[in-house]
Amino acid sequence: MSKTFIVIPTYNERENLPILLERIFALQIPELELMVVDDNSPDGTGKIADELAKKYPLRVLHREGKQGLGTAYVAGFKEVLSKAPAGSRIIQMDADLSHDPLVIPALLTASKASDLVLGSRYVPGGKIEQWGFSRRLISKFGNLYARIILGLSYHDLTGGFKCFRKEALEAIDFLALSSVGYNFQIETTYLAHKAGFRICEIPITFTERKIGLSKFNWNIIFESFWKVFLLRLRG
Ligand SMILES: Nc1nc2c(ncn2[C@@H]2O[C@H](COP(=O)(O)OP(=O)(O)OP(=O)(O)O)[C@@H](O)[C@H]2O)c(=O)[nH]1
Ligand SMILES: [Mg+2]
Repeated sequence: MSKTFIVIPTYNERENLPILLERIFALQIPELELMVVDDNSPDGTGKIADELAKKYPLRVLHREGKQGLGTAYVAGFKEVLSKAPAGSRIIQMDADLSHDPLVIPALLTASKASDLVLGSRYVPGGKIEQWGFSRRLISKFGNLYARIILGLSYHDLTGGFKCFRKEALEAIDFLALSSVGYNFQIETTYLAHKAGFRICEIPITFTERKIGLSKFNWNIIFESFWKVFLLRLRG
C-alpha cells in the first residue's frame, strides 16, 4: 500500500517544530510518516524532535553540523525512498510555519494526476504575506531568471513546498545535484521536467516566519545565479 512521507529539514526551529507537527497530524492523513533532518541545531531542535518521535510516526535523522538545505533534503529523501512502497508520495516543506499544512491534502489530490506538484506563490490564488519589497523583488527576479535560462514555464521554481511521486523523486540522480543550498529547489524541478515527468502548480499562501532566524543570505542568491547558468550549460 502506498504511503505519504513528509521530509522537513530543521536548523534552529525548536519552537516551530512542535506546532508544525501538531497541525500536520491533526489532518489525519492515512499512512503518513514524517522525517525530520536536523543538522545538530544549537538550540536543541534535534532533542525536541526525538521527544516528538515518541508521540508521532516520525523518524529523526541527525547530522553532525549545518551542511545546507539541499544536502539535508537529499539525506532525508534517500532514507524515505529506501522504504517507500511504489506509488508513495513524498512531500517536502519548511519547518518555520511558512508552509501551511492545510495545503497538504490539496498537494496529495493534485499528485494523482502529476508526478511533481509545486506549491506556488506565483499562480492565481497564491500569495506571500509579510515579505518586504526587497525580498519580493529578489524572489521574483530569481524565478524569472531561472525560467528564462532554463526554458521552464512554471511560475514558482524556488519554493520549497512540493510533492513528488516516488517514481519521479527516484529518477533524480542525487549525486549529480550541484546545489547544497536553496538552488536545490530549482534543480530538482528542472531535472524532473527534463526527465519528462508531469509537473503542475497549485496556489499557496507563503507566510514569513514569526519565530526564529532566517538562513537566507547573499550566498544563496549568488549560488542560484551561477548554478542555474551551469545547469543550462550542462543541458
Ligand atoms: N537540516 C538543515 N535544515 C536547514 C538548513 N538551512 C535551512 N534549513 C531549514 O530549511 C527550512 C527553510 O529555511 P529558512 O531559514 O526558513 O529559509 P527561508 O524560508 O528561505 O527564509 P526565511 O523564511 O526568511 O527564514 C527551515 O525549516 C530551516 O530550518 C541546513 O543547513 N540544514
Ligand atoms: Mg523560511
